[in-house]
Amino acid sequence: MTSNQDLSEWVTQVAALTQPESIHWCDGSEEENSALKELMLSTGDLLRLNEETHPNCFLHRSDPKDVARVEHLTFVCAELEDDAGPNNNWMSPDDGHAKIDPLFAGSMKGRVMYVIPYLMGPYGSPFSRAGVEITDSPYVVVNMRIMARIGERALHHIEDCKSFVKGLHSLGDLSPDRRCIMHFPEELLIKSIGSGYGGNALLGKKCHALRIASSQARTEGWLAEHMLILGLESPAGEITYVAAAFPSACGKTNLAMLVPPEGYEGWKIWTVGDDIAWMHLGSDGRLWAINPEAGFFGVAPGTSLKTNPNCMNTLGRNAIYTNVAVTEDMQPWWEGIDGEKPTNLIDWQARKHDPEITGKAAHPNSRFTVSANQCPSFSPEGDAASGVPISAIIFGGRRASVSPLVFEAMDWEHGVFAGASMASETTAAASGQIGQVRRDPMAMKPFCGYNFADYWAHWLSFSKKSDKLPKVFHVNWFRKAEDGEFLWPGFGENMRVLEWIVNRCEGSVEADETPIGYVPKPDSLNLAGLDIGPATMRSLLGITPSVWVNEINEIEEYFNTFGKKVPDVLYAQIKRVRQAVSAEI
Ligand code: GTP
Ligand code: SPV
Ligand code: MN
Repeated sequence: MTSNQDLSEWVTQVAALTQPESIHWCDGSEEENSALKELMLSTGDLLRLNEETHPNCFLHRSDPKDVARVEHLTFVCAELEDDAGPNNNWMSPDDGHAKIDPLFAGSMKGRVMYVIPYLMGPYGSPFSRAGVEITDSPYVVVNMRIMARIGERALHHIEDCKSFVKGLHSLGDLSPDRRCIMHFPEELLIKSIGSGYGGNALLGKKCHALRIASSQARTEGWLAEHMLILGLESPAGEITYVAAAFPSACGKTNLAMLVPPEGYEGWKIWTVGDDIAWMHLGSDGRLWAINPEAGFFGVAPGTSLKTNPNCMNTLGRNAIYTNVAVTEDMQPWWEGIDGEKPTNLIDWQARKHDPEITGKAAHPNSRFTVSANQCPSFSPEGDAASGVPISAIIFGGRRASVSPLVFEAMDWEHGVFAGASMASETTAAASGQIGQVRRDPMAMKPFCGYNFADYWAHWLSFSKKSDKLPKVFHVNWFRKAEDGEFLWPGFGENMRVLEWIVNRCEGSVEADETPIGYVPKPDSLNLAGLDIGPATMRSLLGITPSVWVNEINEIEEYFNTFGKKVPDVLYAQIKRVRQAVSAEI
């Protein structure tokens, strides 16, 4: 089936181990896609949604114990433990294979083994990378077809360029006790068993495009990041591209599809990507970003015409929904969607919904999978081989306190420090407790395929290679008042902060210098039409010195867990900020 001997030998080996009933090489065609959907409709793996309101849309209900990423079961099996770093679970490659291979023995008996050649990144881009995922899940195939460029053109790419990432996936018996996701960066290999959920099973996404790619990017001098990419077009028609890293379920998809609020007539946001950015230094010294994905695997709850109209207008057709609720007439439903809550909802586990007994109707991490090119704001540059030039990098977290609405880093080194010291409340995107503040450097805690200390050094190294790097900012849409309400309206109103960021990039607006960076002067954020008083703005932009002394101590303790490898520059930043905030107490 392929002229690439390495690939055909691997497929033979995997088949010998997993013993499938048959092997199917995916060509990515419409016929193949329809046949797989028919198959899943017949087994109950998919349900057809209301064809009139949601043409060609389907619902998948996953195993109730398999609804999110599982960070405690995710490993980086580098030769040296120190290369994986304290930020990853580690096993030696030998131990990793020895643990996971027996779980694959006979795991595909009675099932079809699908071989999916895929490309991450636009066809014809020098930055695109290929992979092959072997899986026994037809759900994975139909999702990969949306999320990546799969089939023959990807296979040709592999045959031309030889190098590709191997990903072996099996549902196994779906038992959490026999679930693990292992990465072998030195072998460009991923092995995942026991889960059918997004990030654990669609191996092109987090496993390849972030964990393996970040480690390749380090060696090769580029960046693979958990970032959205958007273009902000001004009324004059100028487009400024920015990339933003927020942890899982902290607002990337929403920001990437933002619709400017009233008062911003003539402004437009273009969506290039909503989750992952691969960035390379161009010959002009700028960072150029591509979106390696072709679709969105987005969080359903909270998505509505009010919060994200572009998204709602993307996902009404040709979409696969996972773990949402349905109405009596088979329309998808989730908490936060528009309109009154319908009666007689069926919840994500196919039960009659009763909030008292069964809790939320849609799982908090329920998702939709849909092609990017259906999005009304999808950028004409979204498929550009060169990528787009990035003017600003924005880091952000979900924090009820401490971190202000926005600040700008003083320079690249301070920007890397701001990224490395990010913290955010955990969300339903990963199994475990929700709402716990944890350090999540560059939103890459679950996704950096190597030691964070080396990763920070890699980020810092860019300032030696270019003096045209993006400016770096930090935002927090999630600061709360004493009563627990969000202080900032968020969503479309985030445009106001984006505008300030772009103005700062152009040097057209002043800022106040504080110990932690530059913040907007009271009148430099456009608040026209917003019902927010000066006291609220002070709370949103406030930097409390005593709180920040504590914050800096915590950041230092966190850095210390990485030992001697942490770049001195980051400790110098700690010292500088500590002195400056202490002086204000
Ligand atoms: P992943 O796909 O997990 O990486 O998530 P993401 O970073 O793309 O997050 P997404 O945009 O899907 O938003 C996650 C949740 O946060 C949704 O429930 C949103 O409605 C909510 N959210 C997004 N932006 C904002 C905002 O500006 N303010 C508030 N309060 N909530 C937001
Ligand atoms: C995330 O958790 O950051 C996601 C969903 O984007 S997943 O594909 O599961 O990683
Ligand atoms: Mn994500």
